[in-house]
Amino acid sequence: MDKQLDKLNKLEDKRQLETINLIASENYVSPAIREAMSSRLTNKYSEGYPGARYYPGNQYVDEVETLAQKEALKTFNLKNSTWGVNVQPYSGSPANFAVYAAVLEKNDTALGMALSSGGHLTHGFKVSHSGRFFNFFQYGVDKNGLLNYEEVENLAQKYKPRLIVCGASAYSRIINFIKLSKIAKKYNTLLMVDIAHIAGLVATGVHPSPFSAKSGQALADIVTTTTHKTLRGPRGAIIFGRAELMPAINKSIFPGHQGGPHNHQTLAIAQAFIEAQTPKFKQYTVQIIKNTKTLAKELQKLNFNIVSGGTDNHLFLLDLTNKGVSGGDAEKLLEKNNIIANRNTVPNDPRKPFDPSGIRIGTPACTTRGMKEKEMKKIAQLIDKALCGQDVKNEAKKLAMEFPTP
Ligand code: DSN
Repeated sequence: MDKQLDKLNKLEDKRQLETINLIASENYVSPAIREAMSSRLTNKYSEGYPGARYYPGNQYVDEVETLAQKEALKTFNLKNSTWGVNVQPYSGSPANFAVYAAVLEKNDTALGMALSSGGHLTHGFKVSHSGRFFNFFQYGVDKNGLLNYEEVENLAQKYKPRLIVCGASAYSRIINFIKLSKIAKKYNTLLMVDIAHIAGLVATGVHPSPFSAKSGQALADIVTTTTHKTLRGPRGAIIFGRAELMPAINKSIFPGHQGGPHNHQTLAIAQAFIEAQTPKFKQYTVQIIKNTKTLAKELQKLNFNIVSGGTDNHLFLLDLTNKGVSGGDAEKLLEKNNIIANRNTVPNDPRKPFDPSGIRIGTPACTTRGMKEKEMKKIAQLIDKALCGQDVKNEAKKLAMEFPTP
């Protein structure tokens, strides 16, 4: 590698090693996944799908992609007679847009959770192309910070959407897919669930499934997810759809949106799914929840306000209003002390999104490094001290380095 690039690459390794990472959407992949990402599969063009490519030389690529599909379905206990999966999306945002283009016409009406309430840009926010090309109405959370299912129903009744999108990037509570599915069925609309944040938790059953209820009742029609958050795979995304929707979804990905799939990424995604089916991964996701709950409780003891009063998953939002520090300043103070967490709007935030009132805290990355409840208690103290202006850099660095990155 070029000397300067090699230096930067090593500096990033060092930064990761020395930092306590509380960014809820980040994680560390296994050495096997890093190996897959640097494989020679990156050299290959393979527009099309297994058995129907526009280039020769794809015998092994076909097997890799078929295997990735099989492992994806297995990870979420799905039968391939009911569900199909596309493993080619480059990442989450294009995956979501490809779904909209597959099941909606331009300017069709849809519902999505507002970004300011914990939703995602691609769920119809006005500056995202999802909000530009489709007529999205946005729902949010109620006064207790809980997803406002009543608002979803009211909007569905009023606007008769063709699609209801749910899923979040800053929501700390269990999402009730049964309720959402009932609304979708009542108003005869498709239900798409974006489980990017909680995919790892769904895979092991520590968060209810959007695919079907315990009773066997069918829920979502389409489920999208990135592969690099709680699922702990490489950057990428996949789309699950009910079998009858898959031809349109596949066409929307290729040739609709993308050219050649990133085959090294597909290899790494298959590896991630194989890892996600192990008992070790299940234990990992159970520990994520224990860690998040512990960290939230410890911060509450230190007079921090948590949106919705707590957490059921891998993250929570701190509303820093009572601490007299903005989310932007908190992010900087933490980073100065080798703790990384991103600023975030809180519901009904009086401040602007560029420097909002909150900070989002997640534990998937620390949990991958082996941290447990004891370390969470310590991290709560470090956050408190750092936000009071104390210097805890060396303490944070020492703690991070006791738990090396994989
Ligand atoms: N940027 C991701 C997150 O941080 O949640 C979502 O795309």
